[in-house]
Amino acid sequence: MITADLFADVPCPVRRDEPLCEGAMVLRGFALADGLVLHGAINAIVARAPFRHLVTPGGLRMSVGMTNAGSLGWVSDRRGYRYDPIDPDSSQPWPPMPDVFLQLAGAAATHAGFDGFVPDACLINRYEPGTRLTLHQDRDEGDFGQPIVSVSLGIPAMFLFGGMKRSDRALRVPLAHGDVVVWGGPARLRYHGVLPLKPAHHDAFGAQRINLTFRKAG
Ligand code: MD3
Ligand code: FE
Repeated sequence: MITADLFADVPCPVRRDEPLCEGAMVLRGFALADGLVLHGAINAIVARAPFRHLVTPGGLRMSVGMTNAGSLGWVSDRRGYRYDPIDPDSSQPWPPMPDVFLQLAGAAATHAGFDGFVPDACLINRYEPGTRLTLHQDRDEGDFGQPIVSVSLGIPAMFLFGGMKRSDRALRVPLAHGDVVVWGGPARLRYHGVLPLKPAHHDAFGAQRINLTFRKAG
């Protein structure tokens, strides 16, 4: 076979692994082949549970639009942050986790060395140009031994990967459509955030970035 010979031992230029630090690995292009199926699944979820701007316990409106899929959804209001089985806007359970979400998150976790990852929560974040996420830790889950898998879709973003203290210097990691990041082990409680998005356009997602964050919350 001609192609097999030509491409033997040549690393794939779109799908490659980039270790960030112990426990954190960027899987460039890992979700590229699923882009259209993910797009359809996200649209079906958003039709039942539209994006909304949550309010922080301090009363600030978050610029990121959020919704959830799975048996638990992350919510924030004046009472605090928590995982809730019920969408407070509809008083219904969150839409179920689509199969393509579960398969992708499990495969990415396995690829990064975390076998048997079965998320029960998928937070769907929507960023438009100018939207940002300030430095924070993810501390609302039950078991910090479980990794977090994040999938970037649509326009690019500059991710900030900090240390164990808010004041620690943050590494800037560009994330593009199809990139998946697995955060576990000692990276699990590192501060992180997203710089304000620059205006851009993506053929399938338009002028937005969608980030899927998979967690074992319960
Ligand atoms: C690093 N979302 O929803 S995902 C969040 O792009 C959140 O929407 C960002 O941070 C986004 O909480 C980043 C990547 C991520 C998620 C969890 C982490 C990075 C992490 C936990 C520890 C360290
Ligand atoms: Fe986070």
